[in-house]
Amino acid sequence: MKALEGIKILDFTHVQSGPTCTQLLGWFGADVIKVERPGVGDATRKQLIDVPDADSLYFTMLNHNKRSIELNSKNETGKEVLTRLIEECDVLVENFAPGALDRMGFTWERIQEINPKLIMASIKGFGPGKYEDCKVYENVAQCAGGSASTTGFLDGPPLVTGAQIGDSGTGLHLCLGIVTALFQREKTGRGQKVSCAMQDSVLNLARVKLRDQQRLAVGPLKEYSQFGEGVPFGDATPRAGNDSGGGQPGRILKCKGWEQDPNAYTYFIVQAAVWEKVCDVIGKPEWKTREGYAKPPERLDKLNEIFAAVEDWTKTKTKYEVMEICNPLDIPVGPILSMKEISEDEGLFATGTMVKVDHPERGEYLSVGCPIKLSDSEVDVVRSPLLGEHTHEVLSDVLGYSGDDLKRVIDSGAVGEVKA
Ligand code: CAO
Repeated sequence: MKALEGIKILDFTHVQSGPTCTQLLGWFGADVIKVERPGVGDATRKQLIDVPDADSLYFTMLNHNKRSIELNSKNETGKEVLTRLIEECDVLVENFAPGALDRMGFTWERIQEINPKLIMASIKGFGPGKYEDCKVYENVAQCAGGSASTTGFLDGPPLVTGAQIGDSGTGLHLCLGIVTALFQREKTGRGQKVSCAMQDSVLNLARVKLRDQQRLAVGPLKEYSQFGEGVPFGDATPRAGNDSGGGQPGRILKCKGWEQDPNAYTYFIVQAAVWEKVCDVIGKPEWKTREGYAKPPERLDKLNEIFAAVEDWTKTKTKYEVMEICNPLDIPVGPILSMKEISEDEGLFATGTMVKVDHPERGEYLSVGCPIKLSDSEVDVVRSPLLGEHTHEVLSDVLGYSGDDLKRVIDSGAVGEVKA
C-alpha cells in the first residue's frame, strides 16, 4: 500500500513548479491525472529537445507517475469533463497565470459548489498585493524573494543559484500544504484553498539572511569574511561569497588537480570544536596555542591567512582524500561534486535517489527519484505519460463515460485524438 493510495489529483499544472508538486504526490501513491491542452500539452514537452520527436528531459523528469488526458477546458464539452473531474478528484493543483482558471469559468466559489470536499492548491509568483497579477519564472522569484541579493561575492553583481528554489522549492511547499489540508479534511470533511507564492517560498528558504538583516542593526556580522577584512557593512545583508551561513567560518578551497578540473574543490569548515585537529592536519600545530589564533573570536581577522594555509594543504590532496582524512576527525568538509560525478554515483542509485527510466520514445534516461523516503510507502518511478495517453482510460474508468455519451465527448473535439 502507498501512503496516498485512493487520492485522486486533478493535475492542471505546467512547466516546473506545479509538476514538481504533483510528481511527489504521484510518488506517494496518489492517482495523478494531468490535464493538457489537446495537441499541445505542457509547453516543456517540446522545450530543450535533445531527441527529435520525443518528449524532452525537462518534461519527463518532472512528470513521472502521472496519467495524461487531453482536454480543451475552454470548450463547452471540455468544461463538462473538467466539472466531472472536479467532482471525482480530491485535489486540484494548478499554476496558471493569475486569473486563468477564473477566465475558464472555474472560480474558487464555483469549484466549492461542484465539490465542497475538494482541496484546491495554487502556485502564483506573488501573494495578494501590488504584484499579484504578474507572471513569474524561477529567476524572478529568486530575485524577489531576497536570495539573489545575498548570493555572490561582495564585489560582484547579485547571483541566482542553480538549485531551482523558486520553482521546485515552491512545489515542495505546496505539496506540504496539500497533505496538511488532506489531513485536516479527515476531521472537518471540508476542502480548502492552499496557496503558495514563489516569492514567499524563496524568502522562507532564505530565512537566515533576514536573520542577518536584523542582526546588522546591532553591529557588524562578525562571522562574515568582510568583517575580518575590515570592509564596512552597508544597511542590507551583503553577499557572503562562500562563507557558511552559520557562525562557523567556511570556504571553498582548491584541491589537487584544480588547474584542469573546474570542480576539484572542497568545502572546508574551520569549526571551533575541532580547531586543534585542523591545526594538526594542515601542519600548523603552533596555532593551537598561539595568542591571536587559539580562540575563535581572535581568528576572525585572520581568516584569509588561515584558509590560505588550509588551502596549501587541500591542494596536495584530491577532494575525496580531504573527505577521507577529515571525516574521521569530525572536521566538516564536502567535495564539490559535478553533475557528471553525481550521475555516476552508485550510492545514489542504491537508495533510489538516482534512477534509470525507460521511455518508449527516447530510450533510457537518468532522473532524480523521490528524495523523501517513507519506510512504509515504497516509490516506484514510472515513466512520464505521452500526451493524451490516458484520455480514453480516464474518461471511461474514472469518469464513467461509455457508449454514445463517450462518443459524444470524443466527437466534440474537446479531448484531442483519442486512442482506445
Ligand atoms: N485548455 C484550454 N486552455 C488552456 C488549457 C487547456 N487545457 N491549459 C491552459 N490553457 C490556457 C490558459 O487558460 C491561459 O489562457 P488565458 O490567457 O486566456 O487565460 C493560457 O492557456 C496560458 O496559460 P498561462 O498564462 O498560465 O501560460 P503562460 O505560458 O502564458 O505563462 C507562466 C506561464 C508560468 C508564466 C504562468 O502560468 C504563471 O505565472 N504561473 C504561475 C507562476 C508559476 O508557476 N511560475 C513558474 C512556472 S515554472 O518556471
